[in-house]
Amino acid sequence: MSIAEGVGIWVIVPVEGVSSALVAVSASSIEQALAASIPSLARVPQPFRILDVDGRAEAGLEPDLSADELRGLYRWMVFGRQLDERGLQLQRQGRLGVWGPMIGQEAAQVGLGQAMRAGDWIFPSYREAIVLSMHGLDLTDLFAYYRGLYWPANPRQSGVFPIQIVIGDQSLHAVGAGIGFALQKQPHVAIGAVGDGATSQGDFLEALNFAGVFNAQAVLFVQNNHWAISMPRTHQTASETLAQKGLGHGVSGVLVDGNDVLAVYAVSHWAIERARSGRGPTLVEALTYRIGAHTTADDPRRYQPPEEIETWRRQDPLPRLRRYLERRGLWNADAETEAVTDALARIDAAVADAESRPVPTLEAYIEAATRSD
Ligand SMILES: Cc1ncc(C[n+]2csc(CCOP(=O)(O)OP(=O)(O)O)c2C)c(N)n1
Ligand SMILES: [Mg+2]
Repeated sequence: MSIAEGVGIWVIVPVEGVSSALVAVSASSIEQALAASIPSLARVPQPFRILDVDGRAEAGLEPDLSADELRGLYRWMVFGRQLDERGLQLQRQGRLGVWGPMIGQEAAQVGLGQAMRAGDWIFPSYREAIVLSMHGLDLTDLFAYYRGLYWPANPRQSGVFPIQIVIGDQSLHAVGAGIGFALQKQPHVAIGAVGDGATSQGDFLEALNFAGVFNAQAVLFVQNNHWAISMPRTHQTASETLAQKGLGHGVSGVLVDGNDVLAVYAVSHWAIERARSGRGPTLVEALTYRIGAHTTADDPRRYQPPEEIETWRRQDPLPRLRRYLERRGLWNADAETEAVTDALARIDAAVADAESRPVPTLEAYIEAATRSD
């Protein structure tokens, strides 16, 4: 291929008798020569899935959960949907400062929550209230926080660390805790829960690096809801999946259907127990979708295509699990009514408690911020 044709690339190579020379190498021959030296993914991963959208399970893949545990998963998802609706109403009534909807993301959170054990720690974003409630966060504390009071929970006791607003930061906190668990040989795991947008942050990438180097007992769990405010996932990163971002850091990555609670549970359980036994950290990408607004301060009609929302509404994680349970004779209309009533009673009691809490004094804020327990 001649240089004049303009399809060659220039490389500087040593030539006998001359220190270096410019030589044209054709694009195809250099690619052939480099083939064995360019790292690449063997294949694009397919999301791991157990339940299809009609709630039919893939034979042989159902996790080992009792009938009560399976019903419990669904009850938590119903709780999440009710919590979300109430959160929105309360914000619109001026009783909460802000609310970040979680509608559509219930399975991702409930699957993770079911896999966590007492003594594990979670470092969350603002869109994680369901898994935090499952792990023991007092709902009154949650509502108090959204009413603008300081974060009063005791993280060491509950295992739930403060909601992180600085995008991606909590990945470092989780990996730091996971390194601590490993060094102290404690049988606990730290979870860093983030969104898709957070995976572009330096903090997240540094956390992956530290996790790999120090074999942290940690799991970085990404709820890929396809949007970071108005930035779509397709513009967020040129990486084909977020799960593969672990590879370059020696961290295993798994892609899972985030609207399939059984699959999320199975993957989270595998990743958490793997980390607990010192076999390595994992990056989990749960594919889901943000059906609602980013927060109550956002107007998604300005950027989010309605057809896209509709496509994902048809993959709603709640009916998917409900159909599975009904088919197995584990759920019916009475159970549904009871689950909704129970969730609302718990939520409303916590709201009343939070509303009766006095606004803290300046001293109380400082005391809470500097407390070392
Ligand atoms: C370091 C930093 N940069 C920017 C922001 C503003 N911000 C708040 S939420 C958000 C989008 C985050 O998207 P993603 O990580 O996908 O989480 P999601 O909100 O979708 O759950 C941004 C950019 C911030 N809070 N922190
Ligand atoms: Mg997002």
